[in-house]
Amino acid sequence: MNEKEKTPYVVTSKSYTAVAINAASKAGEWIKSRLGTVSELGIKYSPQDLVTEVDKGAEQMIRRLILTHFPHHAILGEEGVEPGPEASARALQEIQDEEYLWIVDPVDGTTNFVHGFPFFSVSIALAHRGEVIVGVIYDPSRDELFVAEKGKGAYVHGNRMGVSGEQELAHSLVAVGFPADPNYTLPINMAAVQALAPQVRNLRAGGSAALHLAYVAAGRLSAYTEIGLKPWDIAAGALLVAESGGTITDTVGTPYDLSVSHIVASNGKIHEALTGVLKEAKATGME
Ligand code: 2AM
Ligand code: CA
Repeated sequence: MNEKEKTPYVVTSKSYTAVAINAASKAGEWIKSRLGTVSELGIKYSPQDLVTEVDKGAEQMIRRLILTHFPHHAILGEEGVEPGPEASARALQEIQDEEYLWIVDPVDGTTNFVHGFPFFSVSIALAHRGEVIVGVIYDPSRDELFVAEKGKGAYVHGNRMGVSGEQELAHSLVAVGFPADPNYTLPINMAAVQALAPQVRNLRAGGSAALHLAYVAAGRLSAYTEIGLKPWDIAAGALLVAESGGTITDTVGTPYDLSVSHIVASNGKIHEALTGVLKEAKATGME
């Protein structure tokens, strides 16, 4: 066999972003076509933590597409990691030093997907030595594609996004989440809700971390906070928020990196007020 025959064929002249968009939109269309067909429901870490054959199928589809173009890149996908916090911390540790790491959530908002509530998305990020450089989130229910490249801004269907202008919590629409761990995270999230509700214009809990972040980037939400998330829930959305002029930190105000799981994302103007409320309510998850 000569050298040429041994080397696998690699499709060239495709940018990372184009590959992420292609994978997210293909997987998204497929997921949408499977709505209402879930026959077997798997329970991962708790009865609130669901997985379906659609999550697994979409992740497989995305992995194949990425590896077709970049066979030597590493991939951290939700369905490739054992359930539970220790396994995902370990997985992240193991691959954080990779030169190129794709971070994939094939269905963010699986509970919504299972119930036919049209608020779920495909989230794909690419990190270079631990820093997110591409973020793509696709919402197949509305055919909305959110794209960000490090240093180049964030766009929804080609239109530049920008965060909202609210200067005060009292004028802000703020999203929260109720993640799958009823023992540790739920009481803390409830404390956050109790403290925030009287201070903001209103609260929302849509059930997809990635879409909440995309909505902060698009100026549709003033802020979003949730604790107990995983890298694949946040990575793409974090870049969208940052490239739209927003702020994303952990719940005590430390800048976002891939290891952050308790997040506050906002238009920047209400960031300190929001982290202040969480601190006072002992709802940062870091007490
Ligand atoms: P998922 O649908 O991809 O699992 C809702 O509060 C948000 O929390 C969703 O983005 C959901 O993502 C995420 N989520 C659900 N279960 C989780 C878990 N066990 N750990 C971390 N995040 C989770
Ligand atoms: Ca998921």
